[in-house]
Amino acid sequence: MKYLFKKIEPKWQAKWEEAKVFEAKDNSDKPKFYGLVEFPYPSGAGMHVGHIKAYSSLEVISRKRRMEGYNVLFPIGFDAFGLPTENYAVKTGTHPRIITDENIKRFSNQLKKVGFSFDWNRVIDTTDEDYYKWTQWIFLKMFEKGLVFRDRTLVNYCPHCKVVLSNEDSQGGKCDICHSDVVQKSKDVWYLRITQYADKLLEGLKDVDYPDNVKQQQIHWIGKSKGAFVNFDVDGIDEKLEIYTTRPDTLFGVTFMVIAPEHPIIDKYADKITNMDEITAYRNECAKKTEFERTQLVKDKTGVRIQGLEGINPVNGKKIPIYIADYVMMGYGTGAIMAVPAHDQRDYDFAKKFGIDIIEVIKGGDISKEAYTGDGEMVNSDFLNGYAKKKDSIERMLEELEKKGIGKAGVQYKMKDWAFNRQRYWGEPIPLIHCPNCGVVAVPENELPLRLPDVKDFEPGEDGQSPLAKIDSFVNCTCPKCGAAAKRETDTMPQWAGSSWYFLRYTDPHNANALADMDKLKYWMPVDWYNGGMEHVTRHMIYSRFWHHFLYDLGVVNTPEPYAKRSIQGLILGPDGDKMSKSKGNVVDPLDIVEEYGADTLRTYVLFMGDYGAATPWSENSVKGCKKFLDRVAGLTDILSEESVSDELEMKLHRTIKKVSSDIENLKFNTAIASLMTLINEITAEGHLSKNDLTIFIKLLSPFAPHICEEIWEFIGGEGLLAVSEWPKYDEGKTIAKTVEIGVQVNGKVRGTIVIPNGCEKEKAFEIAKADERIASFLEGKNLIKEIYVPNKIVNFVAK
Ligand code: ANZ
Ligand code: ZN
Repeated sequence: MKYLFKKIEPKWQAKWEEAKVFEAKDNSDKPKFYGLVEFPYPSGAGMHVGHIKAYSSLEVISRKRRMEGYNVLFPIGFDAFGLPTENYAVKTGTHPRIITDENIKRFSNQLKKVGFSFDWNRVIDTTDEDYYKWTQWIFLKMFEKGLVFRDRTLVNYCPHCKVVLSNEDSQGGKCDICHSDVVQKSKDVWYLRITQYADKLLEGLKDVDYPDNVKQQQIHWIGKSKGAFVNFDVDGIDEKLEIYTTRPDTLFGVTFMVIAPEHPIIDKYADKITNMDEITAYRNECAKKTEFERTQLVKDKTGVRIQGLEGINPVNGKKIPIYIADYVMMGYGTGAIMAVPAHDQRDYDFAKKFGIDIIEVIKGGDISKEAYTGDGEMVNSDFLNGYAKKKDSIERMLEELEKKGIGKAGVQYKMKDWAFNRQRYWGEPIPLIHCPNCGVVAVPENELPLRLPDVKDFEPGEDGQSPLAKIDSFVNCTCPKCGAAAKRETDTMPQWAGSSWYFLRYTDPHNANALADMDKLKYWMPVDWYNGGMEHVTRHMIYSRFWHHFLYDLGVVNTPEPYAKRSIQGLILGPDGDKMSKSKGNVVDPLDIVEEYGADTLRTYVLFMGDYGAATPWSENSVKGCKKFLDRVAGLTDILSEESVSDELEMKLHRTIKKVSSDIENLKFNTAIASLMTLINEITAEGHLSKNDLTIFIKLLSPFAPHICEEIWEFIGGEGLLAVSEWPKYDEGKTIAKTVEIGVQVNGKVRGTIVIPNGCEKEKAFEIAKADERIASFLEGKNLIKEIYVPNKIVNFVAK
């Protein structure tokens, strides 16, 4: 037959839908498999071939699981709140609801045309009020449990998008959305206390199957540091300056202290400080820098000595100067450090520039050149002298500090609390009320969802206020506690809110009484396998793991960890090797490929193009190659015969079942497809195959190219749909060759080859070798001294 994709693809898509074969059953005796892909943001640009690749891994695995007898949940939805839609609404005056609905329609159409086996009855849209009701509900539970707090702080602010950004969304000092420079601004911020879950997020990594680099990135992001808090007296004032250090063992090497420019002690004792003008000028300079700039390891350190205050080293009573410098951050530890220039490079650079003493306390380096950060014998350190191991000296010092009441062991995290509000329209309204009498009060649960009001003007105010602040009917309300006139919070939740729990909703998407029914959660959770991009490993994955741990503590879900296994796809690059982007004009529209070469071709190509985890450039030629392969697959029906393939080919067929089955599990889709390509070459060369042989072939190919395989299945009279037929099993015995060809050496030189039964005894191998005419001629007239046989590899005769 011919691969008439335009005819067969819509036909099978309709049959699958009609037979409901991709609908997950909540009550089933079969084992369950929950495969999850990162749901798309329905942007105006439509779907990208990168989405197709991202969804194809679990598409193939889900199709294989159904054929293996699993009850499969493979859902899709839309993460639809967010700035791009809102910016487009501002530009065009169209309501974001209308834009979102259109984009979702377009995305759904694209996904259906590619033939993905999603369960379309469970589609989620995070902007749907039946959905965001539960996003708000989870937020209120966090509020109830003290995990929501408000603080006026310096925040990363994007002047272009007019939004506050989390550190995660402003890495490198650039806005993650528009890439403009981020500035520091003082604002009221709602935080989620994610740091309270830092240890659980670290511990949980022990129980999940994530790639090593994914775990490492999360560990690094959480950034747990073990150290000590130590109190330094400040000469002349009745207050201690507390520092955080990971190296209490170096206390005798402290020659100065540094505090962050924002440290409150400065204002508190401004009257004692004699150079406030200089300090104020320096603080103003620092306010212009982003945290990123401040933490760069630049040698050129800046700072100002605080005149009028001096610190006292608690272990030896020595007076030491105190500086303010921008390399110390207010947001980490205590915002103050003890500086040990001999053993910390930043302190070293600072000391060199400001002419401060450098005292060596650990031997092993050359401190005339740079700080020594390695291990070594302790010197100049009183009771620590002679200690050789960092671990021991730290332990000994901590003992001393605790005994004298000067300090104690403690931990710190790099991860900060999650800034959880945006001054924009298209997001979940934060369900809180500001009451003049009661303070901040939760919107009562039975009033959820707190709906987004209909507005005409989506532009944020110039003062950085949310557009909601302009809607009096939304803002003005009564306090649920005391009935006084009160005002609603007008900020909305960040883009990451809706995606922090969406995988739970798929298990029970239409539930009006709970985010999901516990029995359904117990049946489906955890997600067995979650595939997505590296860019979501530290934000989305950490946020959603945090929410899930919280819900577990609340008793609302049944497992602490949401995802049992995680895998990562590589990017698809343009043919030019650059990242595909609209501005470069190198984006490939999946529907163009479906139109010209067929959905099966597109599906096969995105998995054949390279290692699944690697970034690979798009190649139209290889697309054509995949199309040709499928043409040949269709052509197999033309060489059907009563006769099966040869023994040799039957062995290869069984080896291919084995290889494709295990390659799919290991995300080695390209080699799985390559082995099917090799097999078809050999079958074509032999010129015939039986119905049974063809059945095996199309079953193996069907997760990749399901439409053409269904068509062939129907053609050869297969029963029911191939999508729910049985995955082929291989016969281990048949994967083993009956005979093998091996070399025969005489006195170390290869003199010929022989064919022996696979795994035969050595006597048999020698017998066959000696019977070979050519070998016999080399042995003739000589004495056989030694016979060597390496099974299935080689025979070696030594003769004189
Ligand atoms: C003395 C010392 C001696 C330090 C030494 C290091 C080496 P991690 O591992 O990242 O937790 N530090 C503490 N608070 C800081 C802040 N707010 N801003 C900038 N630096 C700060 O790093 C902890 C170390 O970073 C601390 O240990 C402190 O310097 C510095 F040989 O104290 B250390
Ligand atoms: Zn009140």
